[in-house]
Amino acid sequence: MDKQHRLDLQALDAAHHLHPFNDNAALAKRGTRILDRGEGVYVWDSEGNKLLDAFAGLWCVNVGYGRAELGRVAAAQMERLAYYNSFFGCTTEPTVALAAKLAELAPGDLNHVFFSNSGSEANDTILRMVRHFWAVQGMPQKQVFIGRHNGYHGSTVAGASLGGMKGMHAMGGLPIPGIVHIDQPYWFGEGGDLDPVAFGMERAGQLEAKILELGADRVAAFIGEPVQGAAGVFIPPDGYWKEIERICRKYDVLLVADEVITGFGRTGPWFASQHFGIQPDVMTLAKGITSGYIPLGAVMFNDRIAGVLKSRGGELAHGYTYSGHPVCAAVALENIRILEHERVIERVQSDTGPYLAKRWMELGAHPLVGEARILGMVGAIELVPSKPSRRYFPDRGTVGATCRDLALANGLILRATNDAMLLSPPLVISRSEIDELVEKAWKTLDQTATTLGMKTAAA
Ligand code: PXG
Repeated sequence: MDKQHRLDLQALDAAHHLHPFNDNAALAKRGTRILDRGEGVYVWDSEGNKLLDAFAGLWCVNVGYGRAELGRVAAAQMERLAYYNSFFGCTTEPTVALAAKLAELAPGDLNHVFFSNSGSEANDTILRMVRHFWAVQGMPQKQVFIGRHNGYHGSTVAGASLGGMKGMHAMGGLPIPGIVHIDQPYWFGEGGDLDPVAFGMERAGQLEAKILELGADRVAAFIGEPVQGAAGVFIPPDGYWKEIERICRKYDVLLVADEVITGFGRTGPWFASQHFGIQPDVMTLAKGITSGYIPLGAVMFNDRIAGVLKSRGGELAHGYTYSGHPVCAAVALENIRILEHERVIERVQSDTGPYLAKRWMELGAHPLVGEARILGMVGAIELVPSKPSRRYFPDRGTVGATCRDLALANGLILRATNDAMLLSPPLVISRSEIDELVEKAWKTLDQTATTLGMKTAAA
């Protein structure tokens, strides 16, 4: 793309496009980065820079960029039947096939699917369906959802309310009534002197305390991300999720696993619930379901919930124009076929995942890194002013932003949340690309340390 064309696009973007999760005035001044094409784990921007995308877009491009197969099935489905709805007693073949495939893949008796266009809409669906599930059984008061501070469940009214991001609550008067939050199992930041397992049990115990405070007859469900993503890749301590599951069962509170990021192989197995050995009643899916090639979200319900909704739910007063869109379903099916055919999940579990973990954990030795953590192919490093303390930099977020910008200049896309650098590459990343990623990350850490006047081995 020639320079003038890029400048024209940036000017039009600044004039007409409001960007999500951005200070739009500052962005307009700086000029947006225009991405132009992608192949495998790489994307190219309009200035011709080749960037290793260690964040898979936004945690989603699991099969990597440039998969012509996905484009071909989308085109074929558009030509055959571009759209039909699932409302008036109708469906389409790819929609049915995808529902059956998801029921096969999802653990246990999560056998029933409701389709949305995004993870946020899927969580809105869960809020309404779960409340309805209790109401039609004569328990209309059992409707409170318990989420977690700093959880992320989307940006719609219910999604952002279920999430626990303070900045999001501040915009638009959230959370809505009937949603409360407990503390997150974030040991590095909040664990104090407790060992991780004891800390995890303490945080899980907050769920029981909250249920008892509200009364179990008022609590409909608990929702959490198996590994918190947007908050900064917080991998909960061992035992946390089993304890959460135990508490949910004890009080008949439904367990909702939001697997929007963790689904489709991100943490190793197909779903992170399998890694943690828990059986959710409801599961949220999006992102990796189509590797981000086309928007799609889904809710998986277990037999118990679907049974009640079908036998006593009456007409479900809920749905989206594009629920079960045939083109999105066809792309999702092809994406899953690629994951299976190329044994991507097996490779993440037995080969590239352990290799990435080994190499990523080496970054923990860098003077700037207070902790490196990873599960499957999702990880983080926490940048700290001094080791081995778990204290933050005084001006939180500045060092992370510097590091992110330096990474970009080195041809590496890493995400910064506060001063944690996040990792979530396409699952098809090879060993040599992993080496490149870690070498670029190490070099970037050295440069970041230099800007802080810190001495490093290389400096
Ligand atoms: N649940 C989880 C766990 C997510 O990560 C959503 C729901 C919402 O999905 P949709 O498709 O409506 O965006 C998400 C999305 C970030 C960031 O800053 C993360 C997401 C979205 C936007 C920004 O890491 N995750």
